[in-house]
Formats: sequence, structure tokens, C-alpha cells
Amino acid sequence: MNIRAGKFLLILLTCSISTIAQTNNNHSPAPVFPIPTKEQLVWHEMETNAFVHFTTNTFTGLEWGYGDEKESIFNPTALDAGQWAKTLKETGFKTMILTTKHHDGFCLWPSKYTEHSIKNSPYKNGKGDLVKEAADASKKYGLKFGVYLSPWDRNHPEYGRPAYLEYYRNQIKELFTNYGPVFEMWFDGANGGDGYYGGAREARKINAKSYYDWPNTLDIVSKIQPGVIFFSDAGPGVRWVGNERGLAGETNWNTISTDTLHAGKSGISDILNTGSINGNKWIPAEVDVSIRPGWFYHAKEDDKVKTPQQLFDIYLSSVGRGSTLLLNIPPDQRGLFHEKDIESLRGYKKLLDIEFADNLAKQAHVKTNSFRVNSPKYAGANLTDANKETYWATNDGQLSGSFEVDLGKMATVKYILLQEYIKLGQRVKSFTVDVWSNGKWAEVAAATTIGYKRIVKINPVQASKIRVTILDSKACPLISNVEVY
Ligand code: FUL
Repeated sequence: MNIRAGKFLLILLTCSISTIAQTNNNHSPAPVFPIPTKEQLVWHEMETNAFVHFTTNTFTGLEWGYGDEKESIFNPTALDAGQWAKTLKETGFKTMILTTKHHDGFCLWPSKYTEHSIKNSPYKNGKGDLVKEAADASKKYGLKFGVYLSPWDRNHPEYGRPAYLEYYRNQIKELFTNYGPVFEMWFDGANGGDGYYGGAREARKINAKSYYDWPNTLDIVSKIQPGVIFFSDAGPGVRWVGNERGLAGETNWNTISTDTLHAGKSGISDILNTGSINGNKWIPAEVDVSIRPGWFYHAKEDDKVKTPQQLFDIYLSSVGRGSTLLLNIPPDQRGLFHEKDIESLRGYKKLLDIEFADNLAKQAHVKTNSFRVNSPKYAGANLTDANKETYWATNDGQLSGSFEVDLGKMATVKYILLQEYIKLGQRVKSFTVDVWSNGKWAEVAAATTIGYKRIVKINPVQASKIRVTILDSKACPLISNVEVY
């Protein structure tokens, strides 16, 4: 062997020894795939989002406009998108998603591709642009902005034919080019049926799976604004939760296999609600629900606005089950959130502040039955350090484990909040919660998945310690946070 070859071998040897050493010292748990993208992680952390449904329906009393509404009926008299954004900000929402075009086809921006828009309405004498107003107001109040662009268009003469797809894509280009950053694009599964269709007044059927050529259509968006999250029944960014009542599944996997799913397919609500444990894609559920019975404002529903307690319960059954909430607040004919809705939102925020005011586990001492390779990097202290990047973990292959949170005093306990370190995948399949009270442990809850966040509500109980037992997990559990209220 010559000197050069010997040196090369030495370098190779040193490299491989240091790689082995690194693996041994590091001991990081391997990811359980699929895992979220960085945009999905940001989306998880937003937790509460707001929907704003507004169009000709607000003035006709309909929920699904037929598409033959005259532009002249769209006439909000005191519109203030700043009032929407300010209210949302004050009541804890992180985003605003606007219906830029609902099924009636009326556009809230002066699209150059149709006459059926705000430009032919009396609003600001045809000079108004509500997408701009809503985007600007969101920016002003620090909310992310999203758009709903209904694929189904009951106004457009070409709906159901290839020319409509070009129209839809042109509108996408307008929306994603002219209004600053858009974090989420929302489109639903209501597709085809009867409508005005430029005067044809007939029923049109489409093939929901192929008509919109979604992969290429969404690619247009991603090319203009990379990282936009796409909501539809089956993703690809986030999925529908399978109902409009505010209920994520008690078992809620962020994973699902889309091979047999597509937007508009019927009979998939159950699987969308729970996800599937062995799903091959990370597509978490978003819980869309309206503060009123309808998605649009109707004066006759003024006494049916959800109460603060109902909204709080919805928070528990959405955010508290590892999903994000998308709550719709529809402006009225003035173009303002109605007083009743605002009152309810404020009451809901107050409830959140009261119920989650005092985290009894803050900096509390945590005892675990074991932790990964006995390294402090994976110890119980990580559960209460308020650092989302640290976590308690067990050894590889150890699919169960428990930890005890010492509250240091007797206190009334109502909620236990848990979070998995989902950057490395969702793992926990089942767990129980016990409380230490009257000198013994008593089980107060048994549940399944945790995911990004799980809030377990229990009957209020006096306790000085809480014990969480992970019974089963897809791989070693990684828990990053526990809070007790
Ligand atoms: C559904 C639509 O048909 C409703 O009108 C509403 O917009 C809801 C959020 O999505 O699919």
C-alpha cells in the first residue's frame, strides 16, 4: 500500500468510528413515518382559525346561491374588515380564511375574468375589493390570511367543461399574486348539480376525481406561493374532519392513506374523522363549524348563535383532540360581525382564560418509571419545562411507560393537557390518567390518541399528584408537554 492509500484508509476509518460514536452518544429516537412538513407543524401550532362566509347569500337569505343573483344585491352598508380582524385577534384566533367565491360564483374581488363580482355591485360604487380589505386587515392585526375558492361555480357558463378549469386557474393566479402571503387554500367537496350556468339553468355533473386535475391545479398555487397548506376532504395538506358539528374523533390520527380518497367522494366521513393508524400520509383534520346554524348570516338565526359554553366545548372536541378549529363567523348585511356573535366570542375567550389560567404542573417535579438510556436529555423534567423541543422518551422497543407529576399541594384538577413530539411522528395509541387522592391512586380517565395536543376533561377532583400511563404506542412514546388545570 502506498502512503496516499494508507492515509485515505485512515481517514475512512476515523470517519466511520466517529459515526458509530455519534450514533451511540446521540441515541435520538428514529422518526415514525409519516411526519409533518414544517408548514403543517406551523399549522398545528395555530390551533384556532376563523372562517368568514360572506357573499350574495348574506343578502338573499340562501345558503347556496343558485348563481343567478344580481350583482346589485351585494350592498353592505357599513363594512369594516378591521372590525372582523380586531375581534378575532382579541378572542384568540390566529388566522382569517375568507370565502373569496362561494358556490354562487360571485367574486369578492374585481376579477378580470368575470362580470359576476363586486365590481358590478353598489359596494364602493364598484371600486371595492374585499379580498384586499380582508387581507390588509388580517395583516394589520397579525392574523394569517387564507382563501376559500369554491370549485363548484353555479354561475359560470362553462362549468363542467374544460374551459371552466382554465377560468378557475386564472382566478387562482389572481388570488395568489395580488394579495400578499396566503397560508391556506380551502376548497370543499360540494361539486356539481343544478345551477344557473350562464342561463342554461340545468344540472351538470362532473367527475370529482378528475375534472379539476388537482395535482396540476395546486401546483400552480405552489409555484406562486410555495408552502401554502391545501385543505380539502382528503388533503393534501389538511383534511376535513367528516362533520360540521365541531367534533374531531376521540381517536384522531394525523395519518391517513389517500390512495382511495379524494375530495367530493362520499361515504368517507368516518375515516376522515379518526384518520388511520397506519395511514401513509400526514394529513391532519381541521374542524370547520359555524357559530350559527348556517354558514352565512341570516337575521332569523340571531337567537341561535352558539353560546360561550358551546364554543368552549367545541374547543375541547377539536383543539383538545389534536385538531385545529376553524370557526365561522359570518358578517351581517352591514358587513359587520353581529353584536350577538361578538358577545359570544368574548364569552368563549373569557372561559378559555378562566379554565386555563393556572397551570398546576408549571415547573412541577416529574418522576418517571424510566427514561431513554438514562440520559437527562429524555428525562421527565422535559415534560414541564415549557420547551416544545424537549421531550420525555422511553427506550427503543419500550412501548409503554408512565410519569407522575407532583403538584406540591392539594388542588382541584379539571383538565390534563398532553402533547406528543409530533416532529418525529404520532405514536401513542392509548393511555390512562390517575390522580393521587386520599392516599391512593384512582383512575380518572382512559383515552386513545394524543397527537399535537390532547386535553382530557375529568370530573373535578382534589389531588396532589397526577400519573399518566402510556399503555401502548406505535414506537417508543415521545411526550413533550404536560399541563394540569
Ligand atoms: C361546504 C359548503 O357547501 C358550505 O356552504 C360551506 O361553505 C362549508 C364550509 O363547506 O362544503
